[in-house]
Amino acid sequence: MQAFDSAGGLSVQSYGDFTAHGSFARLDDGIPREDRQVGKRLARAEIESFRERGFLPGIDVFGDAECDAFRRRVEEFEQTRPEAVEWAFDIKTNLLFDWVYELSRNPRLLDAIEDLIGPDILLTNSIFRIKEPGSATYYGWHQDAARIQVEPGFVLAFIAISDSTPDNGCLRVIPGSQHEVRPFGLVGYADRQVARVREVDESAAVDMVLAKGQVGLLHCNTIHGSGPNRSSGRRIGLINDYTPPSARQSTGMGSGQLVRGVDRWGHFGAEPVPIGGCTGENVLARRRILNAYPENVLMGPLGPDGVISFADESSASR
Ligand SMILES: O=C(O)CCC(=O)C(=O)O
Repeated sequence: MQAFDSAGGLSVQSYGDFTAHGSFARLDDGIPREDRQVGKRLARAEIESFRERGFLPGIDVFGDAECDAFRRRVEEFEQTRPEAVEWAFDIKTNLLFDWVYELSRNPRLLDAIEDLIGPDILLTNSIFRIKEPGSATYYGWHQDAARIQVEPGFVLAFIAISDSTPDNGCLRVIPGSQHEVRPFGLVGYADRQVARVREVDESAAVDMVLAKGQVGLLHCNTIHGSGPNRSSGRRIGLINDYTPPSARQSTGMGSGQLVRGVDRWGHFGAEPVPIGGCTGENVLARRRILNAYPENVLMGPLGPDGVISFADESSASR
């Protein structure tokens, strides 16, 4: 009894007076109709706010102990394999670490994602975003699906492993900016080019403040960016892209791990599940995937020379 529409370029479940399970919601229990939970995890008001504003801050998902255990894994890898951090924590880190994959398919998180994109879910990217204390690192205003558009859109989840605040460079978003891809320029970043929106009304920006363990959700076309870390603590975030398998890219074919439901469409290549942390086999699997499906929203369309470029163990382009 669930219907889907694609207002704002995003498929969102439309329940009418039905609950997620297809039964009638009781309308006489005193809860304001708009606040009633209608999804598996999100309330009607939250789903509608996401459709209108293109983001949803502060979903409680992970407990302190889960964040601390995850952070220990991160810091252990940083200490034991410092030379590998730059590429291993970059594009599709979910193909390298089983603990990233496991965190990313947490049912509490997927329930919220399902409320926004439907029951079939591909994890199409996972990337660490860590800002060191006092780091000047900032991200200019951008839309993630600017260079390769994706329809229906995917949802980005910023998972706050530490608190994410204005002081340490939390995400900033432009509400309602998800309805169109804005003119952009390209800037060099790591081993690739990224799109930056040419003109943004910064006075409209909202800070996405998240407590440790919370998740902020963004539509793939919501303009966002972030400032430097002026605090004395690390800002540790993991950004995941969750894509409905029915989606199509405007250029090329992407790939993903099916983390919930079924893929009846075959629009994305199937990715393997990693065993262990950054093993030789996992590195090889990621290399094979990025070579087979090099056109994804992070790497962008291939240039006229057709060269596929990403860093891994040998830090060479392949
Ligand atoms: O981590 C951040 O503050 C922003 C990162 C981001 O927007 C990106 O990597 O596309």
